Amino acid sequence: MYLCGNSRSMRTGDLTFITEDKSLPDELLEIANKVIRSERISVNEGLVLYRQGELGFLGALANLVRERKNGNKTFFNRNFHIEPTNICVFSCNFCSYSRLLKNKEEGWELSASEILEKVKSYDGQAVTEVHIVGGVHPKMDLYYFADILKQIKAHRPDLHIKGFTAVELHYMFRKAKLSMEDGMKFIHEAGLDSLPGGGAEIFDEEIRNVICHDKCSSGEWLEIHRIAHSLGMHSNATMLYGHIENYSHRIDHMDRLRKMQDDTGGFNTFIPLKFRNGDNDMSHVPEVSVVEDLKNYAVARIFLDNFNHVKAYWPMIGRSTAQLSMAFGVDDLDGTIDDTTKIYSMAGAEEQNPSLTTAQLVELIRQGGREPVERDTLYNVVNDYPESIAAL
Ligand code: V47
Ligand code: SF4
Repeated sequence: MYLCGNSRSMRTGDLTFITEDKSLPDELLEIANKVIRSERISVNEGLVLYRQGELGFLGALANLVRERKNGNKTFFNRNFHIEPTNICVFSCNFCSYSRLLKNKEEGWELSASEILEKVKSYDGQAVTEVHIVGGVHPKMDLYYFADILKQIKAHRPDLHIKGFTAVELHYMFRKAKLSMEDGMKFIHEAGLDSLPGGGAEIFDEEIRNVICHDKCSSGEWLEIHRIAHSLGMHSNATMLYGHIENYSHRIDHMDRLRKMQDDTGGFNTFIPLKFRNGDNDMSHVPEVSVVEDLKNYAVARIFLDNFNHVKAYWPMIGRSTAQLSMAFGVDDLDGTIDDTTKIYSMAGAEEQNPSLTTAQLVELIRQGGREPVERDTLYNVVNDYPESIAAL
């Protein structure tokens, strides 16, 4: 197994310790040489990486790609989430969070004024982004949310609103009897700046049918993002992995994203989301190992050559694995969060009250041997933290 991490040889792109290794199978050597020459790898080669690539080998290649794109930087932001409701009309088997409308004890529904109060509670704080995502509530419609977005923008115009998965938007547009184009224009004009990556799950239709049969299709998810990009909005893309899918489903998922990114260039970052099995209808499916998580980050980094960023979402994966992932292609750890999301704690993640100060994020990144950079949603630098400067 090779050493991985940000060694000097990898930073200078010198991977002769791989290419001169006589024990490396020819297929892997060919892929390594392609990556070193900055050539795109094929779907089949992606599969070979998953099936035959040792963790150290994958880490070294992923690190090369990561450092070519982002040097030694690791990004984070100051953000908070608002989850307007956990009531959901859909029934994804992996979801530990949603409740039916009739479940009054465990369901929550925030009113417009409660949502605005949450935004106002950050007045005077240097947050740059609010992430608004929740269940798909039958009564919280497009007009309800458009009105809330306008109020947030009126109160704090500089706060970037990243909100609503393609699943939520698709449902809202259909209910409002608007085409996807008209719906997207409407909500964008109301104040929605960009889209989070949720709802993608796994695009393969057969697997999707088993784990989340009743929400928007893969084609519809991709179409919503394509339309957002055509309006100049950016978005993220996720992949739910480590459940009943296999490696070819993962590569197929990333291939569909890579093709769309070639066309639009509108994706900011790719976020692998590890299936967590706490308290849901797939609790019998064991969770994958940390080694598998790191391997997955690395293959994603190598395969998605047209994505600038790969994010480890620390509330889902835990801060220790997030720190390790920076040696396997990851250059973004998401943000401060401020204990404002329940999706992963309800699914059994280690981080039961996810919250990190900027000082803690800076330290986490520095301890992993990287340079912390605070970004905004679109990766403009807000603050960097040279060695001598403590976190603000
Ligand atoms: O679509 C739900 C996932 C997603 C589970 O864009 C689960 O910056 C694992 O997309 N195990 C919503 N995953 C969250 C999301 C997200 C999170 C952070 C940042 C961004 C971004 C997007 O959460 C859902 C689904 O894929 N999810 N339940 C579970 N048990
Ligand atoms: Fe609803 Fe989203 Fe949970 Fe699916 S993952 S049941 S769409 S809240």
